[in-house]
Amino acid sequence: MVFIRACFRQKTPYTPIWMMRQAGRYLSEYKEIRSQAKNFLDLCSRVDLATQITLQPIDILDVDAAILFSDILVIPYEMGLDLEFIHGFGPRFNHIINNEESLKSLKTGIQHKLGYVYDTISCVRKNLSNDKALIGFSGAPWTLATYMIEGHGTKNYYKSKKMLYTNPILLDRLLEILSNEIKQYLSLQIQAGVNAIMLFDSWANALEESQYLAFGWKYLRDIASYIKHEYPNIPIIIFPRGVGAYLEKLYGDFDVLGIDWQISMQEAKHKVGNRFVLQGNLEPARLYDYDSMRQGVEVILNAMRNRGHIFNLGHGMIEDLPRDNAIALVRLVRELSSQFC
Ligand code: 1CP
Repeated sequence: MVFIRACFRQKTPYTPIWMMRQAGRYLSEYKEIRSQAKNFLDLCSRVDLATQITLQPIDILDVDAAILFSDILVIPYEMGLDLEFIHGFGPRFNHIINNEESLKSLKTGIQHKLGYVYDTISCVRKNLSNDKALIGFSGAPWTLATYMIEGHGTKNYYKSKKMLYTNPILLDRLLEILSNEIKQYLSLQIQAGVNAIMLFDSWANALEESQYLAFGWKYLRDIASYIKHEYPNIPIIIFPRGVGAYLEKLYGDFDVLGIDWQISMQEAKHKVGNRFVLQGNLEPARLYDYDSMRQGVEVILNAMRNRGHIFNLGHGMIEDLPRDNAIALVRLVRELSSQFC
């Protein structure tokens, strides 16, 4: 698999590409299947539907890797926090973690409740061609904790930060519990057949550097070391979003570092040096216009010549991006990168 070879810095005939949120509302095929489910969580738990959605970007875009169709929030949901996805608003939990008692009421050992995820993985793997990789994933402890403390997505993270500064022991305990659940969840995803795993720390940018290193990165590193030790042949991708200012301080036992679009790949490369393959980082909004997209691709591929690289967007696909440009992006990256791989 070209994607897996690239994760391990082996030579590839071109730069592999996949896109964060490559399944979703910008594809009419996704909307069609989504309409068959009662709601978003039902969609995630219906093995037949989740399998079809996972495979859509392979058929439509011809990307090098499929990513399991699910959501990072199935972990807090299965831990007992009631969850709804509201169109136009996003996820909303009806209970939150705000004291000792609420923390104690969380269920653990939830990896065993996520059987529908492992069944989807085996079903996708059976239907996916051997040259395409399947990526499994989890949210990182800090990002999951923000949803559990705030109850929904937020712009300011005040409740989470208040807990960090007024009751760091409670926050640490929540992060520790989540880390243990994530280790087991990812292990079972690997046993079910994923070829690589990715940890999304989408809200790493909410914290100042010292606090992110202490409350976010510390737990990511610990999960990565555990998985690397247990499953050395499975590449690990880490995506801490918004930490470009201190990329040079990130060390750990993982293979690929995801770079968001707020820093150039040129600068990221200088900060990271020769550690890790880099994944990224086209600004997704460039896909609104073909010429802007092409210009962005050329800058990234030039910066990453002769250096371990997986092409991706610098964050997720946007709902109304033209699918034709997404298809053209895959062709373009393959064509241009094969000239100097
Ligand atoms: O039909 C719909 O409207 C649902 C939209 C949707 C989709 C397609 C949600 C709700 N989740 C997903 C799938 C999803 N989420 C995948 C698998 C498919 C793929 O990537 O192709 C993955 C890997 C995720 C991961 C995820 N969920 C993250 C981390 C990545 C990132 O985007 O930063 C986060 C933060 C979430 C939470 C979430 N789930 C859904 C929404 C709208 C949100 C974001 C809410 C917010 O902004 O706080």
